[in-house]
Amino acid sequence: MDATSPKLAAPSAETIDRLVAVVGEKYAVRDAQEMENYVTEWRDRWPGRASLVLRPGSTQEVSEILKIANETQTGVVPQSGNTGAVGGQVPSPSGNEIVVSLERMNKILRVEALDNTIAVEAGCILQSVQEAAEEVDRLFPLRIGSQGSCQIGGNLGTNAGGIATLAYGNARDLALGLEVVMADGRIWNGMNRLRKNNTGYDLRDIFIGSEGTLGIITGAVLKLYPNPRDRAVALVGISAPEPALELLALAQGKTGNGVVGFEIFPHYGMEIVERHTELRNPLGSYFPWYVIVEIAGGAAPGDLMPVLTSILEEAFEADLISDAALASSEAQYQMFWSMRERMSEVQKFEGGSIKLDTSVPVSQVPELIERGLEALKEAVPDARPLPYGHIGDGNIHFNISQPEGADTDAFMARWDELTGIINNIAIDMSGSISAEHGIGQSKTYMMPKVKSPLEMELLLGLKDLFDPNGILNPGKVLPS
Ligand code: FAD
Ligand code: 2HG
Ligand code: ZN
Repeated sequence: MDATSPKLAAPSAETIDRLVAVVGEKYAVRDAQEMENYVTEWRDRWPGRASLVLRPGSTQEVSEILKIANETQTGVVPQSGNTGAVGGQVPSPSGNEIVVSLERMNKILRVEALDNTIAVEAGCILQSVQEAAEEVDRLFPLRIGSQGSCQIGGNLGTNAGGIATLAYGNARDLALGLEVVMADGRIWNGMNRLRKNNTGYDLRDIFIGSEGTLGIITGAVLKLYPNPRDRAVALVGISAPEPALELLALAQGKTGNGVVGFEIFPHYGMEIVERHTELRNPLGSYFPWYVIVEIAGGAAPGDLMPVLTSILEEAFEADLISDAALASSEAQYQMFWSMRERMSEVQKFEGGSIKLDTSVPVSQVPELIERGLEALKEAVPDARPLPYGHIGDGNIHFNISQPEGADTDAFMARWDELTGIINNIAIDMSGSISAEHGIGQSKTYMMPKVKSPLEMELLLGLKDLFDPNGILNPGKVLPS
């Protein structure tokens, strides 16, 4: 189900001129064809239209834009790297909204190594933040497949997860402070650098994960971590998700908090990575499932290879794993992780792909996978399920590729039915239908199902308080 038609009208020609004047003609896009990259997303699933795209260069300009939009009741879609997975960053097909892209606001403001903080503008690309941290021998630990193009504003807007959440938490856990422009243009300076600050309700946490519906994040103070002195990674062949969890417990037991990444994918994932990329299975043969495990820490390079080797030997002796390859060079390290990080991309080449973002308590992932596979077999016997991802966080992308040779449109038309099958199993297991991607426009209709009437009342009340005219990302997150 897609975004409901927004109630707000398109801006008049006069309003458009006023808005353009804020950023200057050079940073405004009026032409529909030139807007293409801002109104469509990477899966071509929610094609939208916009009256205008603006690319402000400062918080003050964002503030001026929102003042005008609020006064004229113009819908505004905040956009960062446009890699979001639930259509939150693209406008509705009505063409009534404007898109505000933060891409020009990409400055690293201040790196404080002793404080372990970095202050950035919201349009900074995630990878640039990682690199700026690296320059002072620190780690910014948010790691996701889209890190070369997603931006901090979008990461905070969605409360992004990724492959190091197991050790470092979601984007929310990595933010100390924010600067946010409110719907009426007022600027909240909450660029807090303190580790401890319990002065009343936490506004920062309300904006994080609000997907552009409560305010536009223009700056952030983020946490840095000491850079681990060593890391070791292995690709492991395994028979099923249960022993994978036993391997996780074993590795955590042997390293304290040293497991930073623990990801799973089934054989079908390996098959399509090999089919559509230059990457090759480094193991001697093929297995029903694969795990990538990374441990980090130690006092010097080389410390962790023997630790991971002994974990894997013990796992092998206990019959938990079938085979393992340890990365012995930086190139191999990158190659193992590429297999996992390119999983999203390669699904596209297999035809229609239905996406899920379920989570259950970690110990119940095997049950989720078993029940999901059984139910799908009944619904679409030839479909190719790809339950993969962040097993260490209990977060499985239970994606489903169309049957080979099937009609893509007919398969994709079953999106709500098939996601419903998996989501209902997750709900039955007290899980979540959106572990890390958010609600956007794709899951808005599910909100009354997964939130109690009290929760809905409080959420709608918050929206009304922060954005009384409903101009911020209309039709996203909450049903209108
Ligand atoms: P956008 O897509 O531009 O926006 C996302 C949402 O945030 C929208 O609702 C938008 O309105 C809002 N928003 C954007 N900027 C602001 C702002 N400045 N202030 C307020 N709201 C704003 N996600 C994960 O969580 N974990 C993963 O492992 C992961 N892997 C991915 C791998 C690939 C290959 C791809 C393509 C995507 C992946 N994603 C993943 C999804 C996506 O990258 C994340 O959701 C990311 O955080 C979105 O950032 P963005 O800059 O692209 O934001
Ligand atoms: C990932 O972990 C993304 O690879 C999933 O969050 C995106 O479902 C997808 O393709
Ligand atoms: Zn993910």
